[in-house]
Amino acid sequence: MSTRFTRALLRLPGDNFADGLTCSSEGAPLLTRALEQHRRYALALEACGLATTTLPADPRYPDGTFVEDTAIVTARGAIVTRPGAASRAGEAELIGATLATQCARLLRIAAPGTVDGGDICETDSGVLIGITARTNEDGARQLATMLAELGYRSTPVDVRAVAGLLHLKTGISYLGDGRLAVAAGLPKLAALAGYELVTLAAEESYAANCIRVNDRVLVAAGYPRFAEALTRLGYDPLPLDMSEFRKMDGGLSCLSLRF
Ligand code: CIR
Repeated sequence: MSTRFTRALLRLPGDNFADGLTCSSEGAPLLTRALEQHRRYALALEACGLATTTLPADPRYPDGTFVEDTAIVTARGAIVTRPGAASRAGEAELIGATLATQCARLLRIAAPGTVDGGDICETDSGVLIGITARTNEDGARQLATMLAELGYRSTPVDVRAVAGLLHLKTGISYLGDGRLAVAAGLPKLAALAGYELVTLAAEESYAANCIRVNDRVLVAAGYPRFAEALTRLGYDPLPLDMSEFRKMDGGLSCLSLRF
């Protein structure tokens, strides 16, 4: 994969983490366990060679630890999003202030557009922009224009009809080497033609949200068939317990901005 990451931004889950948005019926997350899982996640990124910055929780935003949704950070500039959930709208301004000190160029999605970073999947041949309940068509169009300005090609992928898919990356992840990990229930999508698809077993769908970070693939622990498939393909999976974030509909990618 061409992108080698050197830095990551994270935000700690706060005392009111359990008050965030969720459709899960797995019960309330335990903060102490979430903090430990978050710590191990940061250590895993560091083991992949990234310098991590962990921002403090902001009590106004219980979902703030899912920092990926607030920006798209590329080697040529960053785009501050406009999250699609009303309770998360202010998170973008918060991350904008931090990114302004780290990125050469900062662009911003404007109303009525909404974009969640979880809908944005960067690959070696372009950027897939998921259109979902969180990322609307206007937001996707604005983002495509901004990415073009930065020199990136992008393709919209409308997944609004796919049940149970919060974000595009809930169901697909780029593994590098022209390969996508894909959840079993995802319909055949024209935008994915041209990629080699590694389809997960139905009972392991949650693990479709994984992240290629330099020489490793961070995967949710507890999904052995997918981990074995990755190993067979020559990847080096690094399993991480995600139980408390899963309870809040979060996956591995949402917990950091990598650049
Ligand atoms: C939300 O519903 O916005 C959060 N509870 C979970 C966000 C997960 N983000 C992501 O997958 N990129």
